Amino acid sequence: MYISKTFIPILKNNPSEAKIKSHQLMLRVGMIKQSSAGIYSWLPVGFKVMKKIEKIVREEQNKIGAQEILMPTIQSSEIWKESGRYEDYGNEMLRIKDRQNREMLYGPTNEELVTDIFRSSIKSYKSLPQLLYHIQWKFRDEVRPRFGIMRCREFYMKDAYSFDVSDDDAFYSYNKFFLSYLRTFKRLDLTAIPMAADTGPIGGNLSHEFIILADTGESKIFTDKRIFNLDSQGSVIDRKSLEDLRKKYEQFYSVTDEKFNKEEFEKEVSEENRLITKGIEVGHIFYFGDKYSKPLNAAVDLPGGKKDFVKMGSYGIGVSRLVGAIIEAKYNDKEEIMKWPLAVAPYECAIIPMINKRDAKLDINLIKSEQIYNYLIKNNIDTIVDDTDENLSSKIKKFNLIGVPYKIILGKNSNGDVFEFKETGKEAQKLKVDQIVNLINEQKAKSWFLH
Ligand code: 5CA
Repeated sequence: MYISKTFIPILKNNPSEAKIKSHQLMLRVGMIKQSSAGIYSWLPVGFKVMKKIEKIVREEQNKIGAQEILMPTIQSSEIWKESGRYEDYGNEMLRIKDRQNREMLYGPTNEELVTDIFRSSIKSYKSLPQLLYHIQWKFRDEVRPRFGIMRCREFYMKDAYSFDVSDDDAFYSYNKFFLSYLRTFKRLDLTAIPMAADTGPIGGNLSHEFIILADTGESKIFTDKRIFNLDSQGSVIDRKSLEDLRKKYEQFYSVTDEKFNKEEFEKEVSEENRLITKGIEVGHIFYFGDKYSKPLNAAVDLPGGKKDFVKMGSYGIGVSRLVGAIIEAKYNDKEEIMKWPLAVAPYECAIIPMINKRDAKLDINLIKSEQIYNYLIKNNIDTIVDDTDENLSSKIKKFNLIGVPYKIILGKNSNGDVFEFKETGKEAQKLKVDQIVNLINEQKAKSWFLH
């Protein structure tokens, strides 16, 4: 891709309406454009990042045996009346009437719809467990949409639902998602900590929020610092292994403010290990037994001949919110340098030639750039060439802002077939093109095998 052909509407300065760095950067680089309060269009750079995040989320869902479906955004009010949530959900739900005057709504979540799909086909314990997920837009008419796509009204969510025959089996499903979430966030180069949380309008009594630390986060958290030393390394999809994983995390006090109890905190956590700070909720998992299956009559035959309502859980990841969350974690706004994790970078490598303004078309650096570009693309490296005639330092600044992690700079430090190669935050090196390809592809493989 040549930058002169792209739609990357970069602003000279930070937009004054944005209060937090992710919102500033996303507007500055032209990743999103607000279309009305809390509703955004995703422009090429933002969309590319979101799609790369989505791919990782999907791969990690598939790895635990969850199956992808796609449910509509518009739902009928009927099923919500069956569960009793049509009234309970209040003003956050966007209610619509169709031409027959039927009450419809734009889905804020999908517990009812997926239960309806389940009950129409699954009748026996023999077909369980079922883990279904989709990645779809949601609408919540938030009282105060703010911080750009972090708390907006229309957002992109992965939501999964589990159906089991018993509580024990349902906890096994819950724990599969627990592991899958730790793996997903690790691949996104984020440290997301599971914290005991409130269940709000989804319901149930077992729930964890996955939170990454950020001063600008909206969740207040109380935690034992030692939880940050843990990871999911070595865990496998097996009841015991997953139970142990959850226990390993749950041994440390770690809650959001709705669950906070000062006495417990001070009793369980020694002073030097206490951490009270803020974070961004990037995922949330719930276990709620038969809260929806009972009113919607989703029951299966049990081995002995009796029937029982299935035990359900639901599991959300804020796919669009993650774009902002990664910026909050990785953007150095003082130096205006962003470095996307390689796995989700809008481009993995930028080729930045110094171009002679008078005869740009025949410029040797531009010709070399094209050759390098073709070679990188052939080797599956997502690359962009800056073919404008701006000076080298403003081109470099531009790619620092966009957050492309690797740059090949064709200026005075590149000679013949040896090029100046720079990874953001590291010293520049002089390398041949095949060395560059190997280096980038090795890093990509590493981020794949992180867990
Ligand atoms: N049905 C359950 C799980 S599938 C559910 O809806 N959970 S949730 O309400 O916690 O949302 C899941 C995730 O979506 C949250 O962890 C958060 O990352 C994201 N999210 C929720 N509300 C918003 C919003 N207004 N803007 C952006 N992302 C949001």
